[in-house]
Amino acid sequence: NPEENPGEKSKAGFWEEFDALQKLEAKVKKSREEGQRPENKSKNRYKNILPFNDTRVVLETADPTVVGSDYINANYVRDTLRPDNDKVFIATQGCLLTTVNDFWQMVWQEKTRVIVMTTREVEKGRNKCVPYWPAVDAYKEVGAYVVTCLSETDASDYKVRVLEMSKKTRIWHYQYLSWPDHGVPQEPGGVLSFLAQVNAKQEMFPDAGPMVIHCSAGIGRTGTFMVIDMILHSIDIQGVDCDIDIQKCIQMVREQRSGMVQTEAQYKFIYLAVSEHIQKERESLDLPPPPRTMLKCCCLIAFDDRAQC
Ligand code: PTR
Ligand code: PTR
Repeated sequence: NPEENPGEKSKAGFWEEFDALQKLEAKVKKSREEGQRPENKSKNRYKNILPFNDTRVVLETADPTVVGSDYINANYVRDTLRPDNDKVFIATQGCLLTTVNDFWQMVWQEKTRVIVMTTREVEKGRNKCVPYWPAVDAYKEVGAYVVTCLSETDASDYKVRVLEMSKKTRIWHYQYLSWPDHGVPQEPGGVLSFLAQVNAKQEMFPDAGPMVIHCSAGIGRTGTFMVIDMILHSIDIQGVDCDIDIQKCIQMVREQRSGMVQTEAQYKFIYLAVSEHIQKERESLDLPPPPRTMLKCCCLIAFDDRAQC
């Protein structure tokens, strides 16, 4: 009985919801043809993580005589549940040496001004993403472009680099460093304030293209950051009492890039982050704590008892 034992309910609830998502995902049959081409094999960091064709980013500088030259392992992702939300993201894998030039071509053609990197370059001795940017005051030739690093600043959980492409366009690179290897952060405060910083920068450029978010495979942490951001954005538009369906949001995002939000722990972390944001918003508006029924499922039950979350 969930009323008698909310902790148990929350555990089963998270597991059941995530398991239902995994089963739904297994049924999605969409083409990944471009990523599967032999010509593109060396451009995929993980052979089991390939982009859907219909939402993939197509490189505009492709050479029509070179098969696969318009390919990068990246997808556009938007909140299709909310037509009033026109924010578009690009989710992509961590660069390989073979994809650095393609990555910068994508940033240029998409008019991206903010890049969010949610991984370290190396974790547990394994390469997660090659450094595709130069050191401070240095430059790097990346295909048709030159990227310069104008500055690098340390914040508590992240680094901010100001990069410049071809002496014209400044790009802000936010690298989150406090995501534990193979885990999730203990508490969501660091991720929430990081997202606030990143969004404040993006909003300074009303004509900017999609924010690019990547980790190593571009699904686990990238999906987690993106879903939290989408839900917080919904709350901003609709107010703190709006209906929120985290499970449905993940399902919608997974229709655009498969595997987004990779583990049950990441799923729970999204609940925790959204709960914390709602609580803070309500406090700032002098509202009482949220009603238990407001978020679908177990989020707020777990929220009453952090140890269970
Ligand atoms: N089979 C995976 C691998 O070794 O590539 C195992 C794995 C899964 C590794 C998740 C890392 C993972 O996530 P993260 O990069 O977030 O630690
Ligand atoms: N082969 C790995 C696996 O299937 O687990 C690929 C993988 C690696 C998937 C890392 C996810 C990973 O995490 P993230 O998307 O956070 O980099």
